[in-house]
Amino acid sequence: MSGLTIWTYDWVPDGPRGFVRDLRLRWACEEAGLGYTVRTVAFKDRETNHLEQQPFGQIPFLGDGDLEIFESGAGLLHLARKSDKLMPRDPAGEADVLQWTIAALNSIEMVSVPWWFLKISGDKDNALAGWMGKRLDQLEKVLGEREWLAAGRFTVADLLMADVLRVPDVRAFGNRPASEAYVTRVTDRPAFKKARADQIDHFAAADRRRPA
Ligand SMILES: N[C@@H](CCC(=O)N[C@@H](CS)C(=O)NCC(=O)O)C(=O)O
Repeated sequence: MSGLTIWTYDWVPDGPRGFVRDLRLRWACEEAGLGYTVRTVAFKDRETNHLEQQPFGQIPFLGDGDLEIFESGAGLLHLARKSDKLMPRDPAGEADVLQWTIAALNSIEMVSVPWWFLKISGDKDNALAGWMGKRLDQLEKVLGEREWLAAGRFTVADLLMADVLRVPDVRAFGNRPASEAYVTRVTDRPAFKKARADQIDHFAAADRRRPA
């Protein structure tokens, strides 16, 4: 079998639509002009029904011919190898993109996701607020000095960082104009808009198939 397959859930509730992480892979494919098909695993019983593909029962995972890759970051880096639109080919540019891609996951999302979980669970004294604010302030300084994170142009590092930052609760946590402008700039890209619209349509179609 050949070709790219992006795996997501067959359905999710309204809340996460537009933010489910298959969007990262859709977006990267759209940026790179790579064709793909979307396939699904059932949201119901997700903890156990696809552990062979994703050991944590999550989505997304990416199929590429006989390869299967879980973790959205790993999928993005796999796609970036296929297109210099996502990552330059010179060693310095590639290293720059790699470090910022990992930073999005391991320095920003590493705190933003647990911070957000505490926030939505109603914790009034969110113990991660200080750490979260510090990281976002550090990033604000970087984004005040450059348009793109790495290699002087849009890359997969921006795709991932903007996807981490665009979560509404994260946006609302303090006033950081350079980060705000950055998220707007990156998510203004037609590839993002298409990926997002396609994901919304995918779950809306699933609503229509569900028994009333
Ligand atoms: N580190 C994983 C996180 C994946 C993740 O959190 N996926 C969510 C959807 S966006 C999920 O499957 N949630 C269901 C669950 O954890 O049970 C990645 O980036 O791929």
